[in-house]
Amino acid sequence: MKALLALLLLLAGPGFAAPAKAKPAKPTVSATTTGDRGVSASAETPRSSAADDRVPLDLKLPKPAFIGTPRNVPAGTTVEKVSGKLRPPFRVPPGTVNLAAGLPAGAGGSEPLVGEAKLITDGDKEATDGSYVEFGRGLKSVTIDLGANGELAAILVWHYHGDPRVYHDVVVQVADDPDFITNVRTLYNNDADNTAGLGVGRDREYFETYEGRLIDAKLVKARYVKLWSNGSTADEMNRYTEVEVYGRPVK
Ligand SMILES: [Ca+2]
Ligand SMILES: [Ca+2]
Repeated sequence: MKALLALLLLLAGPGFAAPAKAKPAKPTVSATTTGDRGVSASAETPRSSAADDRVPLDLKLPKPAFIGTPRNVPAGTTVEKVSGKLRPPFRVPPGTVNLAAGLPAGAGGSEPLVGEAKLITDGDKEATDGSYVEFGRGLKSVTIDLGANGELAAILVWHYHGDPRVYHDVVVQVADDPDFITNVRTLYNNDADNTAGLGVGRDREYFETYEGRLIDAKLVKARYVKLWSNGSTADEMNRYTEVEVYGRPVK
């Protein structure tokens, strides 16, 4: 019976949750939930910044919503080819957690057309209706206040992975103030023609998938995280399914 179950799980492939352990219906960030920010995926490991002490970032990915790779590569973009392989593990300092879990995220007064802004950090990353917030046309941004400075290792963003779309002018910045005036640093920018006016971006456009986009934050210290986008190959709207900000609190 056990062997049969193992075979079934194997056939079901990645994304299939084993029924043996009772799990919450909604996927949650690894070892981090609202009000539980001190818990670490590797709490037993001593705190250190040395590169060789780093541990693989333990991510809880949502179910893939489409099979295969996208065919329609948009013309005139820098979009990456889809490798079809899983992203290699990303290594982070021990004690790295999702500092953004459950925190309020705002869109600078721009009201959502669909959903609510709190969906950005609620831990639900599935490609289903009701799991994303949609803001209106054109260039939009959302800001997350981490509440305190963090040493940031990676930012993960899922705009919407229900179909293999490409979001435009994806820019991710951090700063020391909510207005993004002080100590603004750009971690990612694929706006090659500077439509957003934030500078010419050198990063690539990419297809949304269930893996989300992992942006190396290179252990930058910051409190505020801002993500820009300017519609997608699907339409002019701007969706966010989830944003995770992995880091450690700065003492
Ligand atoms: Ca969500
Ligand atoms: Ca552009």
